[in-house]
Amino acid sequence: MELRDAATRVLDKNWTGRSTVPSRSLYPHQWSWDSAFIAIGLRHAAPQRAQIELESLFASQWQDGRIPHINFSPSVPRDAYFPGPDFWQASTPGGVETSGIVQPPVHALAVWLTHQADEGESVRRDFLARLYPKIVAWHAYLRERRDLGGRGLVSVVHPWESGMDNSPAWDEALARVEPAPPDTFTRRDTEHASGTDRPTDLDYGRYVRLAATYRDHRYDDTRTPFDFALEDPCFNALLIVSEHALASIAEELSLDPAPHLSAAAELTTALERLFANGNFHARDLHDDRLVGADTISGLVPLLVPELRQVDELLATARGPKFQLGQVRLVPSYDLTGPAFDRSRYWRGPSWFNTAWVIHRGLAQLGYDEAAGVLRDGVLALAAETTFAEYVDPFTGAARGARDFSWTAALTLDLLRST
Ligand code: 9WN
Repeated sequence: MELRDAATRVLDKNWTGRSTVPSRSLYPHQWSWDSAFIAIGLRHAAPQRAQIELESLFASQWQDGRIPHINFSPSVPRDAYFPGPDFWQASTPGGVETSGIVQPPVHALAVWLTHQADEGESVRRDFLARLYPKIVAWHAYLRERRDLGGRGLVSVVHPWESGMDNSPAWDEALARVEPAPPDTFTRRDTEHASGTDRPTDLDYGRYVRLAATYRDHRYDDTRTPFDFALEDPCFNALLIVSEHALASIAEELSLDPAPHLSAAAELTTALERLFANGNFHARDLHDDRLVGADTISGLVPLLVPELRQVDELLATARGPKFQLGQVRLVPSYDLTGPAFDRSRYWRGPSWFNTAWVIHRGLAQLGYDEAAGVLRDGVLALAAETTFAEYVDPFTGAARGARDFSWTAALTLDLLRST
């Protein structure tokens, strides 16, 4: 079967009527940043469905503007995924059950790219005009309520908020968190994926504790005593990219793009404070220090327009730590680092969404050859692994789930680019 048809089939299989689950087995609900990546690919195969994907995600938006990281499907058994709706105890005024934490804000970019894929359909459905105020509220929530360090960057308050759950960048901060006792919850993920590919039980205990504390303070960002708060480069870089996309959306709607451009400029200046030793690093608000670990999150700013540190960042990407062009895709963590694990989740394996981001950054900067190598790598591995969730960076062996939606979607997107 042609790769394009195989990718489309995965997205059809994972479509629920209003949105796409990341994986039928492991993640049977709608996830926030997954939906953005899914729409970016789906726009080529089914532009209207891509619009509906994003609209259904924004239907889970809270009154304070946040987009929760999970929008729970009422037709899925309540205990199919842990932590499910009974754990989070959160819902919108309209009764949509959700989680209470967020994920990286790549949505405005997805909305803009989805619009561009079929402008006629977008205008007919009033797509941009309906989503614009919702994205504005989402970004305002992040910039006003989540600038916990007071220096113009958003903080994540849970490793899941970064989208890179068990990244070694979180190890030190997480070690300070008292884990929830193992007999107080039941993991579901290890029923669907190998335990050696997933976070440890100890990490899970800490994830549960952090989420329960936030929940018990009604997700109030001013009252919750956050034991975990870090400024993450990937999260903030994607917010900058999304502010640029929002400026384009505003222009298209004959509105003023200037506030979005100045937000992007302010965030970019603030982001520079996370740069050290050739890479961007998370800043831990606990001791106001940059975390030492080199992770893929630090390379994501390559996508930020007019970034001043591009040359140093590219040298790091091509150097021994990430070996861009010599290993499969881009490893999630320093290949020479003490915590490197080639199989476990965000501690070494290469992921398709981050490869897509780096590819887009390289293409935007005019590094066509390097972008082409990465694109070919994504397409080859997607086919070889039947759209795995992530892969071993040395062998390309599949890890985690198969028939994973963003892998299929971003394959479709890269099949369209040169
Ligand atoms: C927790 C859905 C999500 C992705 C994340 C990935 C993983 C969830 C989990 O799956 O996280 O949100 O249960 O491990 O780390 O990036 O959005 O695909």
